[in-house]
Amino acid sequence: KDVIPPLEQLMVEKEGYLQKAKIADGGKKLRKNWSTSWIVLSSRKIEFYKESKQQALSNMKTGNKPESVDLCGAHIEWAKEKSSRKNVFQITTLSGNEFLLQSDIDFIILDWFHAIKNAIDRLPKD
Ligand code: I3S
Repeated sequence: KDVIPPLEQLMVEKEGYLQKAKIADGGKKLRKNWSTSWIVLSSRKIEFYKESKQQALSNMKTGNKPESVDLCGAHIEWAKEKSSRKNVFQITTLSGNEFLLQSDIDFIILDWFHAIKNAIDRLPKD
């Protein structure tokens, strides 16, 4: 029988396109590779879609899953020294995954930083 998650877990708080590079997986460093990602923030997770929103919606029928990031116990910080690009911040998960997110547009990256920080601060730390 299907379990229906609480409504607040289903609610999208913010979505949009950012540049994304995953730089560690489970504590293991990865080669940095920037790409555009469709990003969906809800109360306790972020989903990264490789494709456009349009594409992602049509892929849902075929069971194509986005990369999902658990925000419980995650950290967010500006990461000037991790890239030559402007406006880069890093999210580090409890499981040791590290993501860089970037936009050339100042207000866009600031909005995302604060939205993700607020989501993390509202969650239990473990
Ligand atoms: O921190 P790095 O290694 O200088 O990051 C650059 C590389 O990931 C580079 O790819 P190659 O490893 O294939 O050369 C990317 O093209 C660059 O964008 C990365 O640097 P920035 O400063 O853009 O994050």
